Amino acid sequence: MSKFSEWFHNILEEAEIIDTRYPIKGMHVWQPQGFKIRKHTLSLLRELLDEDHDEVLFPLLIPEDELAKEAIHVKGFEEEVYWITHGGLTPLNKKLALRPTSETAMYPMFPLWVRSHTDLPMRFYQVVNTFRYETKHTRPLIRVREITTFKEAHTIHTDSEGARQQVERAIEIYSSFFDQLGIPYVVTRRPEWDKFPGADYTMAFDTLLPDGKTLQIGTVHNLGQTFARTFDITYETAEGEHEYVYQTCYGLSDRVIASIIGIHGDSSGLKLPPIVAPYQVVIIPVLFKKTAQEVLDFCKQLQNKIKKAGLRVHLDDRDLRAGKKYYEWEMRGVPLRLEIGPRDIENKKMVTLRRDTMEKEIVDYREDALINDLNMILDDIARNLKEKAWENFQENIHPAKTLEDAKNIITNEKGIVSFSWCGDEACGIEIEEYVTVDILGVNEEATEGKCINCGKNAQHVALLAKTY
Ligand code: PR8
Repeated sequence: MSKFSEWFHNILEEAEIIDTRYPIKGMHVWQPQGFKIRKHTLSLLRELLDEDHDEVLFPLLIPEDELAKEAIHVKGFEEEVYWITHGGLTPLNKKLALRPTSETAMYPMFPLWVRSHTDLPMRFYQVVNTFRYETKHTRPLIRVREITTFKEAHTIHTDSEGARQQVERAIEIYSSFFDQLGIPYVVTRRPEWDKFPGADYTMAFDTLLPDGKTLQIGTVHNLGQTFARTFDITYETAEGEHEYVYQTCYGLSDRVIASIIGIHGDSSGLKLPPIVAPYQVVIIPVLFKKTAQEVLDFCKQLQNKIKKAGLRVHLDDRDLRAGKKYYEWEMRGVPLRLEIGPRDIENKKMVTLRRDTMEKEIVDYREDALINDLNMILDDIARNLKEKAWENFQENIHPAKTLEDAKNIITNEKGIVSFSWCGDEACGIEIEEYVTVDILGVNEEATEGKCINCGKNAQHVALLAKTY
């Protein structure tokens, strides 16, 4: 187990994010702390999607014949599908699949919903659990067999331009989502051999975990008319003709939480961005026998005031050593700690500790400006976490001039290699075989230079990396 894997497993357990002891491989239990982070992450995404998507909820089970209808799609998933074969003791006439994703659950319904060009575009999303019998090594939140927070969007358009624009829009939405979580990413167009089964093309977000491996944290697929033809999804044009629709779909998973934990955390534990922290502020009263009641009363009032302003705040008045409390809240990643003792109350001061920098400060307790002061610190914590994460991400993107170079970087350094590529599939596969890692995809057009492998004119700047 790498140092990072060990850290990651330990922190999931110690911070009570998820319990990995559930007796099915790749399926885990969300514990209260983890569930709260999950909830806040979801509400951030819902806020973004609700602007122009409608939330829906489709059944978990997909009939075998529907799943099998789209040949390329089913081929891509056939080794990963869990099947239900019995209802009680009775064998089912038709096997039922646990959704590995919901195209084949949703798209048989779309012909019933889509009528006229005036109905389009339609944009739906759902947040569900999906099941994939992953054969690669499973890891909590990163490669699971039950994805418990599958956020999938599906859109329908009259023309290919509409679908193309929706792909761009989805990239914007996901970028904004990751930006608010301070997660750095690169967006690439996946190579042909690595696109979503059934898609015309796939755009993917990758981030970098501290062990130097990239993690695909989101994908946006342009489905063209492939599924429309299979499921006969048509609309009536203004001229009264029937045409097939164009579709896109995009999704995120539990990996978002894995990135929040893995990217921001340090040896003392989690460092949560305020936007998803279960508690954004924790108040620790400094208690001495004589003044205990007075300090507690003050802290309770303070807690109410902060709570009323809409911040998530906790007063830790347990009868424990302060050091033990500090350790615990640092490990759990609470962004801001306030320590308040009798002298502070007297002098109108408070002690603040920022989890991102671990800087302790004695600041003025400004009764009237308190909420504003706290919000400023929380905003600065979010900004700083994001900045640090991006700095580290960018430092770990290395350009390579030759194949040798690329291989050396992958072997001796961490991170992502950028290189010039002709874009040819056979050439790409040769590169992957030589370097022994995956090409993530291409992220910009090349204006000059030669392909790192075949020497032909380069068409793209491409990226490769060790991946999860
Ligand atoms: C779709 N259909 O399904 P996608 N554990 C954790 N996260 C995972 C796993 C896993 N085993 N497998 C994939 N992911 C499309 C789009 C509806 C929505 C994550 O796309 O198969 C990856 O981050 O690419 C991936 O980007 C995302 O789920 C969507 O899965």
